[in-house]
Amino acid sequence: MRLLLMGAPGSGKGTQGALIAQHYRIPAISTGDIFRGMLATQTPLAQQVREIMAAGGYVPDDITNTIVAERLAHPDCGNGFVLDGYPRTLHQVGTLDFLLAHDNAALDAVIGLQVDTDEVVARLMARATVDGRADDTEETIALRQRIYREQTEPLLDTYRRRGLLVDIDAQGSPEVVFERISTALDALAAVAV
Ligand code: B4P
Repeated sequence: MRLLLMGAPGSGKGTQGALIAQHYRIPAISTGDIFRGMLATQTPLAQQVREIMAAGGYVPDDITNTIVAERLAHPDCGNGFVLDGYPRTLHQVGTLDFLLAHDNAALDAVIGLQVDTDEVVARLMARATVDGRADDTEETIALRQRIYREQTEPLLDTYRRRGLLVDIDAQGSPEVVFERISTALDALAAVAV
């Protein structure tokens, strides 16, 4: 199963990605996690990514696309994957289309996590007190929400037009949200058989 997880910052992509990966036995690939992993190194690229993420911006498409292409070529993606937080721009959509076509593969579904802005801001402020992430300050959270609305939210319509979008109410406990996702995915799989 090849899945995308889309939604505003704080909508629970990372949380649900982990649950989907465990349930469907596919790797969860989070570009945010990959970038955070890079921050431990002291390369010029890591420094560039650190500054962009701390400011709440998007890492440039060429860097992001290269990293995703390398990750998707890994053998553990042979049976599918759930991509969390990618694509976030139209250019990234084009690259993912190219990568999938090259492998003669297609997406099964795009899960759109729907949460009120007040709720996602509250979640990120709560995470700030627990994890202390550099991009979870009030000012940066507001900027990330704005960039999401301007650059990423319109992509949901792209996938809706392709008949791939599955809208999920992402308010409620992580378990309740996952139950909604798995019910929707299992229904899709049943239709496909
Ligand atoms: P991400 O790592 O994707 O971070 P996010 O959008 O903030 O979080 P997510 O939606 O995964 O929320 P989570 O489950 O953690 O991106 C970070 C940065 O990386 C970006 O700003 C950007 O700079 C860069 N980046 C990543 N991908 C990129 C790309 N493709 N192109 C360019 N740049 C890119 O949940 C948030 C909090 O809510 C957690 O504390 C969680 O415990 C809590 N929570 C989750 N579900 C809940 C629920 N149902 N109820 C209550 N709380 C819940």
